[in-house]
Amino acid sequence: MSDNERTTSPDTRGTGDELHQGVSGGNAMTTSQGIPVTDDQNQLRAGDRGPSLLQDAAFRDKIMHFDHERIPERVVHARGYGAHGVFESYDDHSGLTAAYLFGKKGRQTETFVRFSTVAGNMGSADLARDVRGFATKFYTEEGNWDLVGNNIPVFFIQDAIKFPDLVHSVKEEQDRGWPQAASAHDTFWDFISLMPESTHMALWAMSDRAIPRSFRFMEGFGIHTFRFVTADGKSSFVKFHWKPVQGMQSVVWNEAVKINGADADFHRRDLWNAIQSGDFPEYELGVQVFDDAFADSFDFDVLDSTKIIPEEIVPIRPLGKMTLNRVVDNVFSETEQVAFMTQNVVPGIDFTNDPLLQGRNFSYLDTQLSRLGSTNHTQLPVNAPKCPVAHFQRDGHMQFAHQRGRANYEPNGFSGDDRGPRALTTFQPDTYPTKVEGEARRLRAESFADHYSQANQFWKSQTEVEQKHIVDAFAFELGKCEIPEIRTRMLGNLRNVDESLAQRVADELAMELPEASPAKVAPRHDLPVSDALSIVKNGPDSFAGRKIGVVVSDGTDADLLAAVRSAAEAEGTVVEIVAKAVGGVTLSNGEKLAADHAIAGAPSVLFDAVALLPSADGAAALGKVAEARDFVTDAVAHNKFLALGPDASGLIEAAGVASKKDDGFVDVSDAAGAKGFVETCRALRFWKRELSA
Ligand code: HDD
Repeated sequence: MSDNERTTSPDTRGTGDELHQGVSGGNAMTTSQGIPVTDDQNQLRAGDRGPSLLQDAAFRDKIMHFDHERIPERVVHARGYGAHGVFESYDDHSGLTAAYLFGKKGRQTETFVRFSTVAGNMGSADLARDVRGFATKFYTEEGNWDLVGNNIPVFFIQDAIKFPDLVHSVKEEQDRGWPQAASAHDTFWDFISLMPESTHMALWAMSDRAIPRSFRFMEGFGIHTFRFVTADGKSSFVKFHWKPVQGMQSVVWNEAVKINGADADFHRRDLWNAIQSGDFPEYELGVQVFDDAFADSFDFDVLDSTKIIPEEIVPIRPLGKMTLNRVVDNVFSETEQVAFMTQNVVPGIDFTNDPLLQGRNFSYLDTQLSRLGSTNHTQLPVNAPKCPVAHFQRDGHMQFAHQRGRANYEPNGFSGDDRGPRALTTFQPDTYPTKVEGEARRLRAESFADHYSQANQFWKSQTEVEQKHIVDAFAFELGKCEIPEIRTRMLGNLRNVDESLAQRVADELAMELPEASPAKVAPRHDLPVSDALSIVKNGPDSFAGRKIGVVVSDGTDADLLAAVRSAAEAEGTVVEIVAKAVGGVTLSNGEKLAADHAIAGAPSVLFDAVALLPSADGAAALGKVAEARDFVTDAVAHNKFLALGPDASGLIEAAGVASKKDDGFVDVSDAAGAKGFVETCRALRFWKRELSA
């Protein structure tokens, strides 16, 4: 039979039952109209080699749908990854808020979370130096609450009217189309250097916060000051915080660059793997609660999103915990179509006059129309509330609801099903009745004018190695700016933050320090250190959820490998086997062991720590492989802990690091050694190595 001939004939089509199961049931393929497809390989043609026929509806149905598969990607946060979860309230918090989800100990609410980078396009790499989005939809009994936050508690700008400028500056430059997913270019730093209010966030963005090891290991923040309102109308101000139960962790920049090459999907794969293996990521949600008196007495304006309230001043009160426990069925249907909107708040949660928040409340609703194409995007399964929905909104593209009854307006005089819904006029709390007065003017309040003091506080609160990373990051990013004036201007701003920071960046750029930029309010350098601002000071006390890459060869000691595995398992650490070839090796006891990775495809940047357990012959052989040598030198350069089996010396000598052995190299020869190594890894990195280099 030639390719052009039919491969099915009416008498081989299958039973009527099979055909009538349709797209949702059995395997019988149909068109989008449910009509059986009898041949999905060949168009309908006139003759063996003749033209295609217009009457081939199955072909047109398929191609037409394909032609329209793409929708506009998000203008920011285009690259994201989502998961389902559940939020559980720790207590009855009704003394704080009437929000139903917080009203009872143990009350559970379904959630959907989407993590994202900001600047890159949908197909960009995960380890860009960038802010991470942390957006959560709570499907509460009283409608959807969207907490659309980031992993950094402050923002670049104070007023939403500057958002398009900020985003234009960071995205690829319009006259050349690059760089992709990178802030290291002229237009971004041109804008930032001319916007002193961005300086505080620039410090955060140049810190390791912007290169998280995983979505599982980063904090989240609602950023703005919101209001909580109780059922009897009492209100307090709140700032929302997510704390990862897994602890915080970041990678180093040189590692991030290499991860992007080795596995551009590193973050999404990490989240997917963790959930699929039952290691469900957990995040505690808490609030800083404060009142008008505190707001009035605080050194900064609580409506200014470029400022934090240090946790040491207003501690975080835990409200509950979210567990991410289910990956999506379909990335487009859920992660792409999910529509987060800051204006989605439920009774008991309300806005403040933060001009960034007020502007966002327009933008998110508006953008969904161009992304999703219809005002009915609220009916998509991932967006639809899980509580009853009743209103008189009608029709529109893609209307799925069968809105029954006679009246589609109110007031109406009908009754029963014909009457439709009525507003719950007695429902409390409604919008919090804040008093509003003042002249309509375009202005920035004087209380928003201090742009540098908290940047200094952030800088001071970092450990030595974290400060070094900030200096390196500024030098790297400004070094990518081709226009010298931009670098100079930025150095002038940094002088207002801290002289030593500015000097060190200038030294790395081999530039002279310019005059400090004029500052509207003299920068204060007397704010106290806030330990909560450092990642390293807040590391986890376990190596759970992390990954050890174990290098093996033919002849690897089977008992030692088993000891490393069991020590890791006891800690909740994942072990992946790396060998010269993916087919694996034969261990000392003759057992065959398949590898998870060939070493050429799994550089050490993919692991949190490494164990080198080759046999002596294996070490010599691996020492001749460039990727194996890089595996070792990178692990050392990235301050990782290395377990050295008794026969690993050939490999570390070949890699040229034998003379650099420090306390981060741990000799391991038995079960006690393996346990000790895993415990050592709880420190995550051996930072001393970098500082003494
Ligand atoms: Fe935004 C998306 C977070 C300011 C306008 N933003 C978006 C997402 C996150 C944030 C996490 C992705 C949501 C998702 O995964 O679908 N944005 C923030 C934070 C901000 C902020 C924490 C400051 C505190 N954003 C901000 C301003 C504006 C916008 C000031 C406009 C005036 N943001 C948008 C948007 C996006 C968006 C254009 C793009 C896609 C979307 O909304 O759904 O409307």
